[in-house]
Amino acid sequence: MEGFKIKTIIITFILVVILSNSSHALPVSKNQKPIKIIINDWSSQIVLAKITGEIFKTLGYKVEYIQSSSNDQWFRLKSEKLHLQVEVWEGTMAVKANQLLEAKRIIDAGNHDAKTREEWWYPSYVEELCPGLPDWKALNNCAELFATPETAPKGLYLGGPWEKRDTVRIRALSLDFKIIRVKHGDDLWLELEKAMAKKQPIVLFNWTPNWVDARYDGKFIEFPEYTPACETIPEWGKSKKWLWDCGNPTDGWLKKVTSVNFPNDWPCAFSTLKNINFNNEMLSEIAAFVDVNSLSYDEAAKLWINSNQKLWRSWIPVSCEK
Ligand code: TMO
Repeated sequence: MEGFKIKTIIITFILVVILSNSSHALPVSKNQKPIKIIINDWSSQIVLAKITGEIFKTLGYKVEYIQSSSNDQWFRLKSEKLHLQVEVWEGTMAVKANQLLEAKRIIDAGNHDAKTREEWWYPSYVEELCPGLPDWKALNNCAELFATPETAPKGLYLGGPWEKRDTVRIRALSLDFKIIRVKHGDDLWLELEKAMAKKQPIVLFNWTPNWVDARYDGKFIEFPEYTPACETIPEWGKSKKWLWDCGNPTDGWLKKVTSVNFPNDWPCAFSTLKNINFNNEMLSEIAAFVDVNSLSYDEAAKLWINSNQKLWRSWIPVSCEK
């Protein structure tokens, strides 16, 4: 009797070990070299990078998050030091991305549904102070309104800590404005709130999708419409001498790119990545988790993962499911 009992316990124990192993162990066939995912410095990108990493982990891959500026990332991607960028913005990164894609030094993992725009922006009340906005030609009539002690008599344009074409555009369109860049992206919103509290004129860098979309009423400046000729042919547009006498694309793409060996090294991560797809509302939401609701980036990613199980599991090809 005793012997039988012990045997049953042992068999049950073995079964539990086997069963729990088969459902939790990492598949031995998966490459355990970590996938190095780029972390930049604006909220939607950081949260999306972490969401993507969490999805890869459920496939049995190892993941590392590596901080890089959007300028430095290109060299590190093409030299396989970093492996994935989840948000390439057409407005300001297309030139570099397209060069590397054409040279086959990075790989296109497809576009998100989101349509993007990065441009000079102002809160709605500024329109009453500077009639004619959002047309860019109104800017010079009120440049002094936007002046600060550092920029007077020129107007202040508050830029982000990213390399954009603002300096060349100010020159090409003869704008009476001077750019000052904040050190951290979040400082843009601190300055915006300060100006809004006193209804002071302000024009600053903003983009969509961003959490700002849902929170503040405002508009982008309408510069001459973007066309590739504007960045390649000096004679094009208002200035016959300078490039960039136009705005950024108003309907830009948002792309995922990887290092060249990514599809071979982590095939199921790559086929899942191609299906990962965020639209404008989804990106605004994950940015707001951080910038409005004060969650950490990790908490925001976890919250999204927990509340969108069905959607992200549908991105995993059946042949890659565990
Ligand atoms: C790339 N960014 C959204 C900061 O313009």
